[in-house]
Amino acid sequence: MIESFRWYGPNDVVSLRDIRQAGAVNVVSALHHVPNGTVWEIDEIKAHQDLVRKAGLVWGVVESVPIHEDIKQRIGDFQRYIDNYKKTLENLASCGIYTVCYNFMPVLDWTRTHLYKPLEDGSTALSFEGDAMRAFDLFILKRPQAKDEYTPEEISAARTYFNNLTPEAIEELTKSIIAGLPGAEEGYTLEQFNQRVNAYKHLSKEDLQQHLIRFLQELTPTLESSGVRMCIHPDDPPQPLFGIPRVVSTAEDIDKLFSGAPSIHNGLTFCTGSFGVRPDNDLLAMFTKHANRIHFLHFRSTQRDGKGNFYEANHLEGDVDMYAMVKAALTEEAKRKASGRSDWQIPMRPDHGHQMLDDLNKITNPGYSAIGRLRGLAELRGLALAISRTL
Ligand code: CS2
Ligand code: MN
Repeated sequence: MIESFRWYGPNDVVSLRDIRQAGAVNVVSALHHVPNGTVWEIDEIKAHQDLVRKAGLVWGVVESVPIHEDIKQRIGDFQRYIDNYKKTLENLASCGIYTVCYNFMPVLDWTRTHLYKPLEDGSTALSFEGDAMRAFDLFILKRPQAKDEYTPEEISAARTYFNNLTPEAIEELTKSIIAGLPGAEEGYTLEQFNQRVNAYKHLSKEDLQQHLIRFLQELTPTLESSGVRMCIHPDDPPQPLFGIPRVVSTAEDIDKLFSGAPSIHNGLTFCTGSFGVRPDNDLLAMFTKHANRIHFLHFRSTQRDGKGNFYEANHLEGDVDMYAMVKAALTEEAKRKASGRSDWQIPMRPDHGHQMLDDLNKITNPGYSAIGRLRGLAELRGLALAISRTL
């Protein structure tokens, strides 16, 4: 596995030097300043690449080139945005960057209700609470259809939850959900958010699935001629939010996706933390079935409480069997190497980490502090070394 670390660019509190000292060799990054839908010009890519190179590292993975909402809905200017997307991929390939992560989550990227859940050891974690999400939907956003989509018990629990919130807590919850977590290219006000959600009212799950497949089919010739490997990130959390369908949440979803767009260049980012939130996702079976098209690994674990809530656990704890996942990744690498695949080494990053030690004195991107991720990477590195000796 190629040990990797995400870097948000020159404004990231976590520096490239920090990343190097964590022992990572590969940087996962994006041109966050380029607006969604605009072509990434070669000059801009090269300038970013130089910053990384000067720090003794390589920019090997893009996370993410965002997908414009018009493409997801196939409305308005979607064809122009697809053409721009292709151009961006060609430009990246001409700079030697071939692995591109993206997601197809409507309106919101990854979503949590709480960004600083205190843990027993004094560190903090990201978490998702169903009551908080429903309280926001019903009583803060006041989405008209929401009351028809939840059970009477859920509505009453959400009401109790809402009634106990102070005005500051309401603001905090709103910000956590819609202001845009790191990597999400957009944040919204309540009004903008309502409009965006409304735009999906007429789209079924099948529609959205077809839009994704058609997008990938249109991209495939460009991917095959440029050598770019796209890898879709699963929905996080892997369930519909605000009544809008999500199409990369389950084993069935990815089976459908890859049978509709079968090129190996249409691959997967295997994020154990995202898929792992659903107890009905058999991670090892999903991994093994699509192993040859896994182009990027996000290793992270979550702890479910059996009632639809979860928090991000330490990398080797929680519900994900990390031993099994690392073993599966190393086994796939060995198989690729034996068959002569040049991309046999798969980039892997510790996905998120707790805010801990000196992280707690800093304002860092939620989930992306230095020390929490360094702990995750160090533990994963040790696990991988031990497993590799047994293979
Ligand atoms: C998140 C997202 O789970 C994750 O990795 O931190 O930033 C995710 O990487 C993006 O949604 C991928 O496009
Ligand atoms: Mn992830």
